[in-house]
Amino acid sequence: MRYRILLPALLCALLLALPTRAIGAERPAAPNDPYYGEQWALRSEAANGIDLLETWRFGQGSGVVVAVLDTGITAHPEFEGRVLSGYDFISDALRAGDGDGRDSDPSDPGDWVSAADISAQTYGPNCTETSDSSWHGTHVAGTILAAANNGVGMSGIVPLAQLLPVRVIGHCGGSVTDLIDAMRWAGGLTVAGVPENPTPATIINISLVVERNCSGAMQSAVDELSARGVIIVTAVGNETLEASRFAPANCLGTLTVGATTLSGDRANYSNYGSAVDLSAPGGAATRGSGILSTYNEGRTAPAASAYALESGTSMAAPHASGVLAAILAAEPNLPRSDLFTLLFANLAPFPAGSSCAQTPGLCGGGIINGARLYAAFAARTAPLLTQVAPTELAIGTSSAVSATIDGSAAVLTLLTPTVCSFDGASVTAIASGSCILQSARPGSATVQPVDLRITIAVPGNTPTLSLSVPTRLKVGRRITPTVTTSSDGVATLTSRTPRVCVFGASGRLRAIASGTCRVRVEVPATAQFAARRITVSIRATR
Ligand SMILES: [Ca+2]
Ligand SMILES: [Ca+2]
Repeated sequence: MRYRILLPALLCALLLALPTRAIGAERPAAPNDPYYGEQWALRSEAANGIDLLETWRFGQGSGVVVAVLDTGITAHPEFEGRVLSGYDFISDALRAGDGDGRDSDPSDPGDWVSAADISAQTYGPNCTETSDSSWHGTHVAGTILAAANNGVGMSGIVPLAQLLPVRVIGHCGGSVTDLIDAMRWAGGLTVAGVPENPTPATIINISLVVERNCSGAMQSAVDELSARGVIIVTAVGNETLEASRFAPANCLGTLTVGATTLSGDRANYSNYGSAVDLSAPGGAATRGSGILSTYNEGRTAPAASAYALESGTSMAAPHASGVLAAILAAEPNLPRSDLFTLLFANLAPFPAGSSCAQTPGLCGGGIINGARLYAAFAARTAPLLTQVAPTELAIGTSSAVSATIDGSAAVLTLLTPTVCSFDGASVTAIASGSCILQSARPGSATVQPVDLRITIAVPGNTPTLSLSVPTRLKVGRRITPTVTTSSDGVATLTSRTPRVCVFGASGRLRAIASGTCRVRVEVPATAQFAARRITVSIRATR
């Protein structure tokens, strides 16, 4: 079975000239990239976009790896410094067009099909349409992670994320076996004959479909990747058919994305039905309503970098991948079940009167929207912590400690075993300092952005401290003062009146003039005892 690339419904390869660098007036929130204004898909819910600026409240994807399984990648200033070592999984050297089968170079040499290729059946009898190179992988990647605020071109959704380019589609399509191996490798699973992926992706974007059932091998790949926390985002296809007919969208556990237009309605090409989880902007093939992203000027082999408008569910899927990448960069340990629960509960409804609104289940649960998701996450990540704990606890004493988060019993973990011990129900103070317990929701490894710690002060015990000296001392006489203390700290003695009395090297006190000799005795704080000092007066006389 051969894969067909998800060609845009009507490829609108409008090449846009690189602009001169924008100067000045950068709004504090919106990026300065000159084509940002044309990226309607990044606008707010009112404009049926994903709301980029609200999505950025999660951050810009720093630290997250997004794999794009596609035609490969071309050099583009918008990706500079953020392209990881991907892989070329195309086994068929002829389709790959780079002279060999699988190799470690995921660059896209072009996937054009010439009239001569068709008459010679270079790519088999089923390859019957001529086309220029699609630069499909480059376009998909740009939507996800093109550089922002670099004064050039467009803005991606997660401009700090890293791209793992994986090549699965060459001239006139690709193979399902290559796609499955590429999925496994991209997410960190082992693939025979291929070196281990040193930078596995958290999100795998697949803007490709093939009309067939989800095979056992493909479902296994999805299951194993899901178990590792990898999110597989797939386009649902552009055939205006039931999405359930197309893999990998019909594999259980993939996040499937249909396409909406500028008006928030289903794009007329988008597949539909119960296999569609949600929609995202995919655009229509008319000027002003397409999806602007990174591209290449070459008609066959790659040439200069460029930008182009395209439309399709291929363009919708990376919008979802980008928003999810922003969230997972902010909360890498978020349980995926929590992520999906929040995602599906916080989609933007389809506009009233649209076909998607009129026929529930046609286009998934709604349009992915960063503003709604951020609001939901912000509400979730401000949990109410109630605690039963003393504010202060004396060394050697115990007290019951418990906490609830949003009404549910919290799991408490002791962070300071040198200061206190914790048996699951009560804390016993061992030494002075801060006794700290971390509280967390049961069963959640989620990083909490708010402080959910319980802090109990453990003061040191107050030591006894006295100094044994006579009340009077003749000038010229020496004595050896005796310190008595319960502290385990080392006492120091100093004269506060050096004109009257001084300590010699031997530690003996000598009166040198008549008057009041004041001696300070100090013990420092220790694990068990607080610091303490006293001052004792001695009358020095001739
Ligand atoms: Ca190759
Ligand atoms: Ca840019």
